[in-house]
Amino acid sequence: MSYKVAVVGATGNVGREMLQTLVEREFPAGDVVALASAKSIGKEVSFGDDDILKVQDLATFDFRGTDIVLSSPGAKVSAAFSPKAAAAGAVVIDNTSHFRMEPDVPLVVPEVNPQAIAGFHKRGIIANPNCSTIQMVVALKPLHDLAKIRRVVVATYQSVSGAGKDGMDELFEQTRGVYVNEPTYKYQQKFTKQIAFNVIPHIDVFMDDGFTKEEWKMAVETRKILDPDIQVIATCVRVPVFIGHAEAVTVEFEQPISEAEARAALKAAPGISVVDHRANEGYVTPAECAGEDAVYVSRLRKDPTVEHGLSFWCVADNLRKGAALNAVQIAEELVRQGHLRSKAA
Ligand code: 2RA
Repeated sequence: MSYKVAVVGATGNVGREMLQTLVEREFPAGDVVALASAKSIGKEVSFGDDDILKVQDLATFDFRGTDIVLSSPGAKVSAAFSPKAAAAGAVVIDNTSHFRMEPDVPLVVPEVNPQAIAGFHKRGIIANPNCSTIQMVVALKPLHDLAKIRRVVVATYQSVSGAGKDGMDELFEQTRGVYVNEPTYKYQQKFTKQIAFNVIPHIDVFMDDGFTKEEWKMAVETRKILDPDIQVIATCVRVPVFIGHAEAVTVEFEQPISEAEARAALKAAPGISVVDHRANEGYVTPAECAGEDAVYVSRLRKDPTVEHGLSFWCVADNLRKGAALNAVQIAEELVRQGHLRSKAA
């Protein structure tokens, strides 16, 4: 059986990665359509090494006959088009923040809560979590199963690709500008401060309580995906890295958990690669995780400041596991669980 798949936001960082991931994982797509806003109509995007897709207009596309929509435009665009696509009979896997916290929309990381997928029937929409949440909950899940997590303290080091192609261009231009003695403010649009040779403790908008929305997302999404009782406090920081988010995660548990038990559980868990040698090259950094599927866990150690605690470092490609790969894995899970009947069959 094969499926008709539409990729919305096909010219963006995540849209392109979604197309690539569909090919790499040999998703049974009989027909793939690339959609974007009017300004991109007629542009070409690669679909694997051999195929090129011409971008079609999202505004006029008829979603009838489409089985799956992988959607990664802006949140406002998704708010308008995802319900239309769902009403036309497609299952929408939406990468924006718009639907994530709606109670009748499942928020899914296949390694963590695949059973939640069944809830898509209510709205026809499944939300893909925020990139920084995805990699953290993949690593937390086996630990939570072992000793029940009470509280998580996390600091993120998020790459500029999380802010789209414009964010990557801004880092490139500012870095070049520094070397040729041009003022960096000439290229400052996406980020609130200079990003080249700097770090910025501000991702997404500020909220009334002093947290940023990115920090809020990490807390509420973790609770929705993993356990509503887990307390999460996050500090989210943009760093001058092109691809790959890193996180320093400290976890307090309800029950005893040894470092050895945690390490064994992480090693056995799906989607995780433990690289932790306590030597100069014995941990993973964003530069090594770009283009990879796994969530890498390194620097696992006991937190001696609480009764039952651990700290670790975790790194993942934010465009892949943090976005496109997770979305395609949800589509695979829909097929595996028997929720999809190809309209073409
Ligand atoms: C970022 N979390 O890194 C966003 C992308 N989803 O800015």
